[in-house]
Amino acid sequence: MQMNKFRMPLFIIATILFGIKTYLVYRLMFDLSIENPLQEFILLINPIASAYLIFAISVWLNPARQMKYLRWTSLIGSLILFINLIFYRNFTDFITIPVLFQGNNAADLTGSFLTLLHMQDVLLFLDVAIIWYLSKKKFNLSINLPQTGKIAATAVTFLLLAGNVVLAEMERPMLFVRAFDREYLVKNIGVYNYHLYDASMQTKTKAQRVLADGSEISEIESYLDRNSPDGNNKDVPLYGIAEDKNVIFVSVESFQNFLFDSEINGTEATPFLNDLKESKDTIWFKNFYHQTAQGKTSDSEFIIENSLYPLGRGAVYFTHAQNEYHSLPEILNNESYETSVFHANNKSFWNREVMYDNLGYDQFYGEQSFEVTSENSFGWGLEDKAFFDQSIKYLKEQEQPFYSKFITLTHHFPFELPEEKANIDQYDSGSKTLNHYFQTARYTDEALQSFIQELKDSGIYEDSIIVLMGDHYGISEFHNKAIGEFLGKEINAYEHTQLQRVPFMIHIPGYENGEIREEVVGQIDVKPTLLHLLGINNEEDLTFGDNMFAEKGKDFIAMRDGSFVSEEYIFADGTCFDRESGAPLEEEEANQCTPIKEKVDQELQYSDNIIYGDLFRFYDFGQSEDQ
Ligand code: GP9
Ligand code: MN
Repeated sequence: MQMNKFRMPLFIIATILFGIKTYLVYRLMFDLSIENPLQEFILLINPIASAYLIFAISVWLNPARQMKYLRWTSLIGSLILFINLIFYRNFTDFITIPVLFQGNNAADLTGSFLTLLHMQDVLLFLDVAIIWYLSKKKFNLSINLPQTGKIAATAVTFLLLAGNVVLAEMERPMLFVRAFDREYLVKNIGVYNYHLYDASMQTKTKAQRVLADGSEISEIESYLDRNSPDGNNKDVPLYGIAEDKNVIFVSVESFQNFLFDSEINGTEATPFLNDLKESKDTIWFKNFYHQTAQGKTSDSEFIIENSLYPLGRGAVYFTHAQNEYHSLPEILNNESYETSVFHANNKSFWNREVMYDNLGYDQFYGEQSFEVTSENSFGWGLEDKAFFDQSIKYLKEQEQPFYSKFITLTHHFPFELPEEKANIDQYDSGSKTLNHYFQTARYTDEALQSFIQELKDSGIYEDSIIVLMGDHYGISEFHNKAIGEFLGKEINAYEHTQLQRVPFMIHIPGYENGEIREEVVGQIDVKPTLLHLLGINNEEDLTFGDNMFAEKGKDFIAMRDGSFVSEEYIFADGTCFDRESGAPLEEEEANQCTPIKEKVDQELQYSDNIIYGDLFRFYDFGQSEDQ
């Protein structure tokens, strides 16, 4: 038989077939949202890069083994894709190792396997069939390269991978460190490399956990007893003031305190919140700091739920979603609260569905619980007004008392709002982000106002307390110039730290003794404070926070980067400032920051050790932990 002179080696044919097949499956069978041409391009090249990575290894094998290798790797690769597809159809998510081994998931899948199977799934194996056919000896498609050729073929792997990683980082900066969402990872590095990434994360987490033992927890316990004695005290003001009341906790996206009482062209940016913070039924902590790091909203949730610090690297919601925690929802469940979360985003964002389940929430109303249309959504998705409006019916279904956490979405970077929905002008500066920031803040302010009204109309308001908290900053350092102009001062390390103040208001209908409190507090303090207000015993808890109404156990709010705020000082960027005046302190005086800084570092280290070593599995939290 006459063969063509040029024979394309099978590993190249396999790369093209397998790569294009995977791309088509991403596009046609998974529901991945593609927002721009760069994403589309990355989606096309990443499966080619992954396929090449696996198939190019074959050049190091002898011809017979080469063919065998290509047959089996293409089959295994296709099976991986197929299993992910089945999993995706059930969970709208990609497999992670811990999720795969979570008994109920596997059971869920086997139970519904047949219904999840579609006729066209056979096409997933079409390329495998072709590769098997072409691997027959008669086609002679193996390749025998000299040593340098083998090395060159392998080098291309690294080029392709590096190209993919660079593009992915361009498209989604810090993708690998922050991880965000599995869909982003798959879109950017492909399902196969995603599994490698997931496996390496898993190995690291497992190793740190295995090496930990229970001995350190008693050291941490005695540190906390000395520094954050959080046992409730009935003599402390407001103990049990909200006993048996519902708690409606609203995490307000990207809201910073500088928005309060600010005006654009003579119009108040946030009139409703301006009034609420000074209402006779509100206790407003004006020096409340967020303490989040790379996990942004999820970090703020983590801090509130556990009174532990987030991690310096990555989002703990992703990296340690399987740990044992002694969380706020778990404690409340044991006190017969119904606990739930409302957030109209993809359930897998920040790994929420996995983490929420572990933390013990009874219900998670994610995107699928809401009616999202093109009229009521833009930017990140469902607009806050529709979100709150549609939540009321679910809230009414909760058994009382309930604890419900709402996470808003509209006031999120890049803070874009359709013009007809804006009731305030844009700001005018060199930063588009800051210019838009006031419009979405105003929108969310209005959404909160109608939410409170709806709570009143539905009769829920009177039996509830409403806690409003900002999750983290919205305007990053990148916009220091514009924000400096807006505030009329230069943003140095001191001002930057002060800009990390976010709202924290406790609104108690009928309270009448509202006040504005000045003490330095932070997200870490929320859990013990809420338990205090609810009159729930937390004697056995291990938390790094303090009850905001009690004499403080320690005098600082630690930021994840090691900076801190105390009543007297602010330490940031290696400089010790006077908190009141903002003046940097000179040598002698600056030494005052040193002992506090040592404690801050120690405390962050202890918190990290708890998380990395999963140390709570060695601690007995007493009768309240009977889940
Ligand atoms: C996503 C929302 C925003 O669901 O919570 O997250 P962020 O980017 O602010 O961390
Ligand atoms: Mn957020």
